[in-house]
Amino acid sequence: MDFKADYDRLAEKLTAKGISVDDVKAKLKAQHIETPSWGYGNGGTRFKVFAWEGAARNIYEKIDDAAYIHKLSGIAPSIAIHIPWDKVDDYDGLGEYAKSKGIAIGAVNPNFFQDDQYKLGSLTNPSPAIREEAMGHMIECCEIMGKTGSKLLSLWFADGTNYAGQDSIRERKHRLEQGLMETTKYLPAGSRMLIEYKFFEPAFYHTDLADWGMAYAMALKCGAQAQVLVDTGHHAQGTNIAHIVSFLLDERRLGGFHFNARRYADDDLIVGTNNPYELFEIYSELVQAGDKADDVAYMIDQSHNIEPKLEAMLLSVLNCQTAYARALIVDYKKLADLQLAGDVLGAQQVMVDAFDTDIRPLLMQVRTEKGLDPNPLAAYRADEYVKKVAKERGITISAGSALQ
Ligand code: AFD
Ligand code: MN
Ligand code: MN
Repeated sequence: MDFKADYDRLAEKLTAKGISVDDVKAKLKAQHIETPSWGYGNGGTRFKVFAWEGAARNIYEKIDDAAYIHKLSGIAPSIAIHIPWDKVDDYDGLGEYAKSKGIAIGAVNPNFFQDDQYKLGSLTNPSPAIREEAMGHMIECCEIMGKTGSKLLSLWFADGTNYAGQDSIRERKHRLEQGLMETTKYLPAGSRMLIEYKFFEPAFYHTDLADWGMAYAMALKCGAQAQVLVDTGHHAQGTNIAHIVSFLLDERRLGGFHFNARRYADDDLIVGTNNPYELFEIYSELVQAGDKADDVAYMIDQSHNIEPKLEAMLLSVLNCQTAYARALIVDYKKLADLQLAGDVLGAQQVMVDAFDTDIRPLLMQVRTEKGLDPNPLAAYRADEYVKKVAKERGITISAGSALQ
């Protein structure tokens, strides 16, 4: 497909706006999206898991799949792991295996939501013995970070209650503070703990970490190694996520993202499918934050049921790439002038102009310069990887899937 003429025209247009095309391409080439191990195994909803032929059955196969997504996209060089789903005896060996496939082990995700003892909460549980168990799992995950060289501990708690009066919300807050502050003692040097929030589910009356403000308050109590993790599927209808992102970035407390899309709640839809403009707004705040966004971790969090695993993951990665490209070509100089002039729709149209610009030739040029197929989705559909793993792995619901 000859995209060169389109690319040249686009490059000319950007240059005329005073945008450095080389700078934009360099940033796109350096983009790093981390994929989740649990997105490669079978996952589903509480109603049903439709098992996929070829879904990864263990962490080694998940690493193979993550390496395949990185091979096609060129911007997905690490995989987040989830403990105990991805537990192994030899973490050095696991790191070596990942490295041999061109992949690094990324964030470590403890699991505080599946063991029976966490039914009434983990770090917030009324029972000191259960809180102790949860702390033991937390420390185990910090030790695993040391073995894999992971720099991120990604914390999500399903903790909450279903009825007013079930437990003391204030006491649960104190227990959580205690556990999180205790955790900082075990974090490897130079690593960070990212505190994720979610406004409901699986608890339905209150969730102990329900919004960005609660996660932010906990991070402040835990010190500089603690930041907030924004999962784009975890907000009430109509929430302005770009505003939250902008505020946290400015406070240097935005640790990272779990990217997915939602229509009603935590639907784990493919990021950028039904929320492309929202994703563009988020990336525009990241671009405008400059060096305050330098250590943000861009991670995907999805566990699909009816979408083909690998195609869904590739699409998620590519949609983040598209949003970033659109955000990089906004004429921020003109935007600032129009903002100061109070030109409401003039400023708004500067954003729309970037969003509406067909950046596909730019992405195809970037991929070509990286030695990749300019059309990763076509490359995916043309090659044999999915058929190969389907034949080798067959269909199983096994350890390592989000639901067991
Ligand atoms: C579920 C939770 C949360 C968590 C993820 C991985 O809602 O997003 O980060 O599982 O544990 O999606
Ligand atoms: Mn998440
Ligand atoms: Mn979620």
